Amino acid sequence: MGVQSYIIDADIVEAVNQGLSSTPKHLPSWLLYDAQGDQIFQSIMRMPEYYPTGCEYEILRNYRKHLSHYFTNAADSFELIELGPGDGVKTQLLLAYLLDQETNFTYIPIDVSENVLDLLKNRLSHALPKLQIQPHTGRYEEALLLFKENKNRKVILFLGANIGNYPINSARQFINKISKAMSPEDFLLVGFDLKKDPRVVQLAYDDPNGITKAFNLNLLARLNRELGANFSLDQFSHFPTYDPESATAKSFLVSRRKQDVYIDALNSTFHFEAWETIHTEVSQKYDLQMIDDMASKYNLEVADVFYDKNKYFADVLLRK
Ligand code: AVI
Repeated sequence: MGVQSYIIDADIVEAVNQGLSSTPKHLPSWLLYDAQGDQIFQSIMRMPEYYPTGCEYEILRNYRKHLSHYFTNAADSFELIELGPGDGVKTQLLLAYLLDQETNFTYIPIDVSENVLDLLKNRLSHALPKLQIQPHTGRYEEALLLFKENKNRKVILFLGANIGNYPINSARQFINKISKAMSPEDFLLVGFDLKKDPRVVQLAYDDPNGITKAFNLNLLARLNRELGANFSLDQFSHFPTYDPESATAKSFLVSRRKQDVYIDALNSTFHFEAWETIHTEVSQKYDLQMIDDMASKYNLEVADVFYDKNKYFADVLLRK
């Protein structure tokens, strides 16, 4: 055996071992986002087929004034907490507007990736020199517990359809946790990708240029890089599905033949039958009834709903 040339992350080892030992096989979608995955996702957000980014940009551009009225209702300052800010391009529209209005707020982006937060801080500090920014590295749940203890007024952003990447029951639990961390004057703005023509959804996850395919396959490339696995990427295909009844988009990697894959860090071999699947991602779509039900179940009320012109997407403002 050669000299091990990778750093083993215990969370990844556990998730991969558990997911590939299950029937049917699955891998968690957070594994899609290493440095390469982050870059491919940037390309996805620029694809014409991937409508959510443009829709939410349009919403924040058109309604930033309305939103800032809600946020600055009281004369005091507030903390603008963003869960999973990504490159912050959409949020920047809102931040710039709030600064133009001389609003007193601190922007607190939260992410598990210090790399994402460093890039974001550098970019925003140049673009918006007056911005007070305090990035926080960590898991959302832990960060929310910290914020629960501090008494400042909070506006929490969870944009970009990220909630869709939780299976619906986990999404409900997560909203419940956020709700518990909120006080009566706080707001929560959540981006929901909405039900629409199934063909539009299907194409967003199956673009003709294969960018989403590269995003999904990068997960296996990552396991090769980080766990010393020997997946042959051309022996797996990207297969996205959309079920309009449950409004759930799912992505799979499908083994094109009977094969064994060895993962050095696990010292294990995993067997794949021909056409066996690995489920890698859920992207749940919503309608207003589903959103209303979820909000009311966890002591939140819908204060306002902002749509793009096609009603493909909604940023929903919730409060206690
Ligand atoms: C980050 N998330 C909201 C994207 C989505 O639409 O589920 C990730 C993605 N996967 C494939 N394309 C985009």
